[in-house]
Amino acid sequence: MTDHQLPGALLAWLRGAAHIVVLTGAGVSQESGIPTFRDTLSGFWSRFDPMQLATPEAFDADPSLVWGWYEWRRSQVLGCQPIAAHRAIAELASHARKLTLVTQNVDGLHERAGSRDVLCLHGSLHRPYCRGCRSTYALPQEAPDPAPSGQPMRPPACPSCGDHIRPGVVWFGEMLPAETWAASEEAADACDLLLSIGTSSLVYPATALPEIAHRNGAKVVQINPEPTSLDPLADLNLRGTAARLLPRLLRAAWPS
Ligand code: BV8
Ligand code: ZN
Repeated sequence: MTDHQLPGALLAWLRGAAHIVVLTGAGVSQESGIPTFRDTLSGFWSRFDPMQLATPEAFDADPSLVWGWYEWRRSQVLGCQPIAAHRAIAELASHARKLTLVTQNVDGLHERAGSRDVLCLHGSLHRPYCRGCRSTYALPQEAPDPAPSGQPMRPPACPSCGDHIRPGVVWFGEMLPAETWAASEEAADACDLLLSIGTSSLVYPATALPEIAHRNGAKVVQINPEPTSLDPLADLNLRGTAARLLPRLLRAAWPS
């Protein structure tokens, strides 16, 4: 399905849904200028595999390398703005009878676009905490100024126990925040429409949410310029970018 035809059925599902779940991945922030998780890393980081860096083992082995990567990413994010995709999802919440936004992203752009009660499955770049005593740590507001291409940076020491402050994200091999995951599962099990937007559908347990929605009889719609493993399960695959498709979808479903 190309993005210039928006099927009438989809508009009816949007308007008629009692509960919509929106699941987003890095693709919705791509047009904000934030490289997606699996985009080839650039600059100093081009020699690393994000899958290897985004683990507790990598941080324990070289805290400065991993902290430097996250501070570089945070400085990129702080220099970007939420775009049409984030704003359209925030606006969708005002039309839908009930909407649950679940994101795999750690950039905080949904919140900056006005979405509230965002379920952040993989944590946030903006909420670091101590590796030892888990006390939260307030980062300085201004963006760190790692070299544009990035560099290792020593993580701050915890004021309470002196251990390393670590990024507030969920790494591979770590459990997701239990309440956030339970709320996401519950929403997928109760919704009648799930929109999966801008995710490669590779990471568990997030990628199980569309399956849970499908099993409960909900319609599953995917928005992604590329095919993913979700294609066969989705009731509809819209081939296009989030920033182009979402505003069109809203205008078509709720012409002002
Ligand atoms: C866990 C935070 C229990 C860090 C991230 C074998 C089989 C099954 C599972 C596993 C397995 N081995 C290990 C596991 C579990 C593992 C997992 O799923 N591994 C996968 C890769 C095989 N999962 C875990 O470890 C999770 N925890 O399972 O706990 C447990 C406990 C102990 C031991 C075992 C299990 C924790 C997973 C959380 C990892 N943390 N992020 C950070 O960000 O640095 S995940 C990371 O990937 C990002 O958060 C990212 O959001 C997420 C998913 O990626 P996407 O968002 O989809 O981004 P990606 O780049 O992949 O794709 C972008 C998509 O957008 C593409 O499809 C592209 O076409 C599209 N796109 C591009 N432009 C646009 C667009 N779409 C729309 N518009 C555009 N303009
Ligand atoms: Zn501490």
